[in-house]
Amino acid sequence: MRRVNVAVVGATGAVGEEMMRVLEEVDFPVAKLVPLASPRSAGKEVEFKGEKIKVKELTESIFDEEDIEIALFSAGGSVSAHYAPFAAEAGAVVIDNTSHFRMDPEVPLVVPEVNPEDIAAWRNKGIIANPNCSTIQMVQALKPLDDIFGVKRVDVATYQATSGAGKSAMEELVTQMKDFFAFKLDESEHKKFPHQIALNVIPQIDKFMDNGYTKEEMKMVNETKKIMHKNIEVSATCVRVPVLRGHSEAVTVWFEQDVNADAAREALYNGKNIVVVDNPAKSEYPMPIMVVDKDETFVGRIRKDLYRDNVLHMWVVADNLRVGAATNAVRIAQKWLEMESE
Ligand code: NAP
Ligand code: 3JN
Repeated sequence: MRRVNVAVVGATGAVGEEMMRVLEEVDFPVAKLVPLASPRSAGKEVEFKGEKIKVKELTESIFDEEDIEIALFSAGGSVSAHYAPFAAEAGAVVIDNTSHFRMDPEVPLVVPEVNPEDIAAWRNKGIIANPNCSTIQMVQALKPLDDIFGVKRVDVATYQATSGAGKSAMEELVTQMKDFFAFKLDESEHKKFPHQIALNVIPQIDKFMDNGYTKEEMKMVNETKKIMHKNIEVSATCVRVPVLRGHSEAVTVWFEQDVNADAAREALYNGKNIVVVDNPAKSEYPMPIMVVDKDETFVGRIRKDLYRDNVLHMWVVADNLRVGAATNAVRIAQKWLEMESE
């Protein structure tokens, strides 16, 4: 496969760093890697394939100057809004991790295990959007079930790790835990979250909207429909928990037809990049600590509803920085390259 020049925008961030790790691990055919960030980090060094590479400042002309063919963006929505069109104009395909373009009807929103064919629409604007982390792991688990039983409605509660809110949010949890052991938690600051996150659970991720749901919850609602090309009813409650890495989800799925837990387990077992861990007798089920640095989505606690034959419950866990961001973006890049090389 031909080698391509790849830019990572937000290379010093939690997602950007993971992007470079995944590119290296999958041996992505990188001719030249160009790490980009704000002027604050320009000149710092990042490591890629054993080499130290200097971070460059993100500018409007950098994609043209560096002859970039793939630009992986994860520096926030306003950065993508401004700079992604310059990358596309310079001939690169943009794979954007922010929410900015996700609901644009001209921009494909892709989870390669679910709707890889949508990548073809990249030519509309030169941009492919990567969904929100909580949506990605959920639709990966829904897809094999939808193929057999037909998903009608999903009720989900998330348990989201602090890394979803970036590096400084992880630090906020660690600092508060240290302060707790130093008996000074009451003096500890919270900037990234609306309340103390250490030893707490916060039922709010992002801002509230007029309908009583948060922006994060509405992302799950709208993105699921777009990716699955289906008017699935989704109701989400997104919750921040004091975990550093790994999002968990309690998912209740309503099907068009009756469902059988063994058949559902079998379908998930055969699902792409899904690992079933479901042995209650041995207390075996997915947990955030077992998914760190993994590229699969883990599913367990698969059981039928006590009252309705067409309803199933399950527990879905994945590394939010990998499956929920970097790995999905790199898998899109791999598919794009495959399609473009045909
Ligand atoms: P982070 O750890 O805070 O890192 C932010 C990155 O963006 C840093 O590299 C930062 O560079 C860079 N940046 C910030 N402002 C910039 C600017 N004006 N110009 C150029 N670079 C700039 O955050 P993160 O967790 O990596 O998340 C970054 C973004 O990715 C989020 O805002 C979100 O849109 C997206 N994201 C998506 C998912 C998902 O669910 N798919 C998950 C998490 C995040 P400096 O070092 O120069 O500050
Ligand atoms: O908080 C989480 O666990 C996931 C957060 C994702 C996120 C954080 C800041 C801005 C996003 C996103 O990917 O939806 C955005 C954004 O781009 O809107």
